[in-house]
Amino acid sequence: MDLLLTNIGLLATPIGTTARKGREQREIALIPDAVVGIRNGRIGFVGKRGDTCEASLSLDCGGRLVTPGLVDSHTHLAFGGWRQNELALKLEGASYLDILKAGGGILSTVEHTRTASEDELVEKTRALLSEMFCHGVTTCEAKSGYGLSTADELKQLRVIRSLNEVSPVSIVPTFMGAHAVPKEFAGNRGGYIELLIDEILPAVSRENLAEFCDVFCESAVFTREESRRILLEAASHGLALKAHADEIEPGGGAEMAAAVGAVSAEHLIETSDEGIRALADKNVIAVLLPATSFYLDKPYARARNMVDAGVAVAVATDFNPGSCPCSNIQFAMNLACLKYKLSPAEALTAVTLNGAAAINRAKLCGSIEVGKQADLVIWNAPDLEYIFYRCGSNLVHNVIKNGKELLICLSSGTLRLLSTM
Ligand code: IZC
Ligand code: ZN
Repeated sequence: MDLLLTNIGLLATPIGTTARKGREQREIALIPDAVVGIRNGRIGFVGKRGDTCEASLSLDCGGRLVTPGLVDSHTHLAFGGWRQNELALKLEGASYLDILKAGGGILSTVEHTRTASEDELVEKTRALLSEMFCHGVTTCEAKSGYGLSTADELKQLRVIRSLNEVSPVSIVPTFMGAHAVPKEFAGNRGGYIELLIDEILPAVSRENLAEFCDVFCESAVFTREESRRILLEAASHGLALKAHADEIEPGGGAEMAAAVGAVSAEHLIETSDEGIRALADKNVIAVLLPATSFYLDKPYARARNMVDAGVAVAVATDFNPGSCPCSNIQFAMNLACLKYKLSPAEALTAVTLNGAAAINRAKLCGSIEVGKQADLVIWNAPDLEYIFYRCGSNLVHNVIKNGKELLICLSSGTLRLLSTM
């Protein structure tokens, strides 16, 4: 082995290469006094104290908890500007959609993203990714949708591609041109949808810049029928599908996502019982975003009902400059227990294996098993309950990320190269 993690007080991990649903979501492996060996950037060995295993380097985990690297399966992380001016509007009672309808919200981020250069966006987003890494995230998803023109969507997706090459966090790119109707198409939604289908989507597909396509399916943004049409078009270009569904109003978005064969449906705050059944029947992963409910002061998605109905639930941040300017997935983990009433074991699965499955990475990461990427978090915690119970502090001690290089993030926030594979 290249590296041996010794003296792990407790190793906690879901097991498998597919999403865990229903009872399976809480059936995780808990190994006290564990040892993990890493070879060529992959997990090479998982054992108990006393098992013999040769290694060139070893790292004493000091009796701490070790989990898989966290997977943030829903972010809008590459954007220009911020939206702190919306705070005053919110405090005066303006809703998320009021701000969007008045030309703010997503459209103000579109302005800032269009005027920023590719390099500026890379530098800004790189710092955000380092912050996420030091909070335990080793893989994330990132959506476009702040360009809303061919050139600007391609620019945003190229930023994501460049960052994937330099960041310690692996990034899965999602094309979300159907995020809002840009101001030059105000009053002509049909015209924008034609542009999306005839020009932007084919260009994204030609450059192979995205693995997924997402739509903001909401009656005030893209209707269920429009969303369905855009997603089916994306599928014909070979993209896997996702949908922002039932975030603000119940609109049958979950049923639409299930009908088009989406990998995941996201938000689902207002999803009906029929919608939950459709997700369970079609094995659609529910990506739930509790920090957005917190930030918008909205109800929380019915995660407990979803798990009990056999839906695989993932939890992510939704990090974006408007409805959730919080990139700390540990906050979403606290809310997953406190507000969704998931158990720590269910919530761990939600931010690891189920998150990985929601972005088609469950064969590579999301659990600590021989053959998977060596993506691990060493926590300043003695057991699993502790990281869901403590709140407001970064509880990460170290993060380890595979790749050509074995990178380690120290709790001080600095990155160190441990060894080169
Ligand atoms: O920038 O407001 N919900 N899209 C759908 C967002 C939130 C991101 C934003
Ligand atoms: Zn979102």
